[in-house]
Amino acid sequence: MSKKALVILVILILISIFAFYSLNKDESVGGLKNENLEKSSSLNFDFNRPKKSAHYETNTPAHASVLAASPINIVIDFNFDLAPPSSISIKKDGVEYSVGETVIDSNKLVLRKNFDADAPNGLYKVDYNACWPDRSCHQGYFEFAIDRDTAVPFQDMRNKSEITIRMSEIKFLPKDLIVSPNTKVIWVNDDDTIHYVNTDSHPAHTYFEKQNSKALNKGELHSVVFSKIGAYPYHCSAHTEMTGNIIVQ
Ligand SMILES: [Cu+2]
Repeated sequence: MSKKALVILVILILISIFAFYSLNKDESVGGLKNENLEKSSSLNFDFNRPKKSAHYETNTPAHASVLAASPINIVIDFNFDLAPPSSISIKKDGVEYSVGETVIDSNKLVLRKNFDADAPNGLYKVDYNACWPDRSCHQGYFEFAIDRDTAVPFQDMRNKSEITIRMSEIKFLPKDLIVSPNTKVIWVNDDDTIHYVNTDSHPAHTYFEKQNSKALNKGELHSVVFSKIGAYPYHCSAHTEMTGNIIVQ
């Protein structure tokens, strides 16, 4: 074999190796997409990419999350002092479903707006305008969906005035439940490790701040009365896999 033929052969082998790896890469991206669709819900929501404004940190409901009931409010967390005229708008098919005025929490790091408990199933776009003390503003958006069919596997515990959730083997038990308005929910830590009850998101914990507990040692408990109708996603700050959902209905 001539030297020239050998060089061409090596180049061909390199091209085929490169082609093989790029094809496999495409497949894995496709696989990931399908997994996400399965996870979302029977309605198959097609979420767009979010746009994050300057100083944005987190939001609840999370982008691309599917809730089994209306959120009680939308909260967006920032790492810089907010100022008027910051605002939130939440629309589906051109109709506004946020309620009342946009509120800036007293720590100036949270934009908050109430939401319609009777909002229909579907995909919602949250547009926000975050403004700073120097009067400059930045826009951003994210999306979430409501699909009440996803509440079917939830444990229905309505018409009880008091309910206990065990924190056991790094799980909330029951994990997903439906309670009536004005139910007292009590969490008890059965594990040797410390657990927390924290409203989403992490680490801001701003969605429903009353729900946040101190560090709970074994045997300690935390209780909250839920009055407002809607969805309450929460988690334990010490264990990322430890999540739960309460629907007040
Ligand atoms: Cu925990």
